[in-house]
Amino acid sequence: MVFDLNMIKKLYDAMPARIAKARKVLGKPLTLTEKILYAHLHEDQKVEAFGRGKSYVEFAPDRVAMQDATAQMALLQFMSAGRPKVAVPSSVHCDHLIVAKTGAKDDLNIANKESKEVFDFLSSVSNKYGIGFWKPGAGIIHQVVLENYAFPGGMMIGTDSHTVNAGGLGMIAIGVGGADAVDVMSGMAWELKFPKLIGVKLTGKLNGWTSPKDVILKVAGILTVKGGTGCIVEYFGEGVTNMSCTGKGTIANMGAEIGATTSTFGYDESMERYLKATGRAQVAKLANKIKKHLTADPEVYANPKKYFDQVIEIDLSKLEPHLNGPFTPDLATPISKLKETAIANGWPLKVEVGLIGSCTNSSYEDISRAASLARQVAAKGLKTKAEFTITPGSEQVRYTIERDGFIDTFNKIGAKVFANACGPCIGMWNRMGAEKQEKNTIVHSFNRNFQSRNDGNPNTYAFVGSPELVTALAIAGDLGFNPLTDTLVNEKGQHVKLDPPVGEELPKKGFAVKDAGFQAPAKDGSKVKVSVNPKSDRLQLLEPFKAWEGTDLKGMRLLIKAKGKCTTDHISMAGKWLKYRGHLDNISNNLLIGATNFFNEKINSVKNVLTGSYDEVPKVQRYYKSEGLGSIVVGDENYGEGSSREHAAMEPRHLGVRAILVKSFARIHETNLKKQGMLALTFANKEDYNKIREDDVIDLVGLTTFAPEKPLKLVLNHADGTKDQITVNHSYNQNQIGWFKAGSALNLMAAKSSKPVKKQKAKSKVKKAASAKSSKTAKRAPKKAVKAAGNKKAGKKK
Ligand code: MIC
Ligand code: SF4
Repeated sequence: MVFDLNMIKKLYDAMPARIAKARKVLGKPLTLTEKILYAHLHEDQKVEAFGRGKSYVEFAPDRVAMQDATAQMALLQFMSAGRPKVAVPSSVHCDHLIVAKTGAKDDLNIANKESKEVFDFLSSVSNKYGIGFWKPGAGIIHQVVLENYAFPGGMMIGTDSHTVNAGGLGMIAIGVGGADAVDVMSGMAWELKFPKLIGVKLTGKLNGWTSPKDVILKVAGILTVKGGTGCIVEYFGEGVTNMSCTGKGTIANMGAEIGATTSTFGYDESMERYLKATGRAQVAKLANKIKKHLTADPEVYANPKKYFDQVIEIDLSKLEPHLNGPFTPDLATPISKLKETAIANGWPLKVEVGLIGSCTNSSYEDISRAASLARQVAAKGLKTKAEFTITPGSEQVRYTIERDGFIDTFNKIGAKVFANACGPCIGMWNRMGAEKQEKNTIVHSFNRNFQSRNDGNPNTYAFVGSPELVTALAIAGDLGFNPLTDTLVNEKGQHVKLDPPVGEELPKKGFAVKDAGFQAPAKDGSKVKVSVNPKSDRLQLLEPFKAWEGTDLKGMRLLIKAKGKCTTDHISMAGKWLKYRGHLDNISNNLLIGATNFFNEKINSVKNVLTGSYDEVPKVQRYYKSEGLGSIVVGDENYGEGSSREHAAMEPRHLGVRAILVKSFARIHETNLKKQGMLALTFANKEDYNKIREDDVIDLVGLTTFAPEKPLKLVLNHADGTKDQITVNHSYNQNQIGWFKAGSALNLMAAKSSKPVKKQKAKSKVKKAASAKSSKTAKRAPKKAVKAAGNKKAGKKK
């Protein structure tokens, strides 16, 4: 089935003229990234030569995708906007809420029972507002998007950091928080700082054990987790055209791990083949007609240094398979050095579990290559030493690989096939014995490996590699095994070597699926009712955040000075907490519980300066809130790295934190903070991080003249009576300052359309910070179910 063909056609018809205009204004040949971005400027945005890394620019993306764990908050906000229908094609995917335990069928049944309320909510909101809904079991958002919605030259946003996966099909696809999605679904412009451009030239050809995953593992090693911040990475060169479309998806997907805004590839035959194989020959036909506009101008790739801000070159013929980790996705080790590095660092050598699949590595090609290794287990008289699991990315892939015998092959090596969902990748893994917190090693083909992420055990050393390497390491059960050079001893005591993996890019017999799990929305959704039970502990309607009080912020306390890595997994943990993604007050009980307190080096233990005792972070913050005191959070580099979850911004806002002050931010998190009316600040002098003391009383000065490019001042009143004054920077533009003043971007949107944010409670009150014991918020909701934002008035809106 082809979705939204007319939208694609309309864009393609307009693209050549828009690109020509941009080329004229810029007076130079264009990269692919510039072509797509300039072709998607919002109608109110003047076409000019934007400053890379400087200008804020307004765009009009073609579509929006949301996954269940973030869609709840996004759609709760959208309901407040009072629009009758989404303004651009949008979709919701149920993939994050399925716990992997015994296997696909049982796990899915359990999830359907346990999260019924949430799935029903998402399904009815989708139905009402014209959003395509993919049921639990249909697949992981990014794989389903690649198979159905992504198209070359398009621009989309999605409420998940790995939305960037669609770059594999030549899109500019960007991960955002739910508030950004609300803008686009409401038909408003979407703002982004015009990115810098990194060009990655791939020469040669992948061979043997090396796969597309190794390209991004290598790039992550070069650029580190923050090296791509504010940048779009454009891949080109013969190595790219030699690679499958899904392989490109893998590279684009894990580009989130270097902080890149997104990654993209020029349209080529691999994309044409993929479009055709996934039932979209019509899209391929349209794309072929404007082919030259769907890749960079030839001068750019001939002389990349002139057109990109940074150029990296990788020779695929020489690239080694890599394994990245533990605890961070940019710690890249080539397979030839793995054993010695592991020994030197004390990484446990025994591999307990190998996990393949996820949104980044579950293509037909990936699975067929991994299966070619699994087949060798029996053929060579081996026995698989580690546990082995597979999480297919979509029902279409699962159905097809089952038909083609791969599942059977994996079953023979004792594999467990989990539901087509995120599962172990996001901590939805009921791993036996994890609670014992033993030091152990797992290897997986996912993209992130932050501490505790997969199984909740902080002592699990998780390594990221290609599905092929993961399979080989699981067979060997040994992190020190190099399949390129080493042999294994089989059941008969013979030394055998694994042959390099082989696979097929696309299924020879074509893809097949019985029930893809899609639910189309009602044509007229106005009669569809959406209800939220006020007693629910899973869903809670939102109240608007309070507007800025118009003064400087005086007398704040320090909630935590976080030490070292503080990703969104540390700020708002996933795993069992995913359950509360639709209930702001309940999920706020995980605020910063993974962060390390600089002063005592402990996790989830901060000083309550009013009582003098140490307690859990959320408890201390609720205490400050109940005392009517604002607080600030201090952090290190790349604060908020990782996911797009805006809960990491909404929770501190909800609990009364006023500012987040760090050495540097990850892009999505910084925007999420701004959107939710929080102050996102950076140290003008990073050394000032050391001046912040545990007992400080903190004043933030300069807000009454808050202006773009104008730093603010922080006065640190130390307990010993001394003071420090430090300068803090911000990146707010005028519009974003408006969000802060209004209390949130959503409040401002409502104010601009001269209609208050739809209060979602029958009798909604904004409570005084001083008296708000927030845990009572949910209980104060009206007794009877509250109907969703109505449509009666919505017709007048636009
Ligand atoms: C992730 O990979 O961390 C997630 C879970 O998909 C997140 C989204 C979320 O937290 O819901 C992401 O990458 O944005
Ligand atoms: Fe799901 Fe993992 Fe992909 Fe995030 S990275 S969308 S949790 S599979």
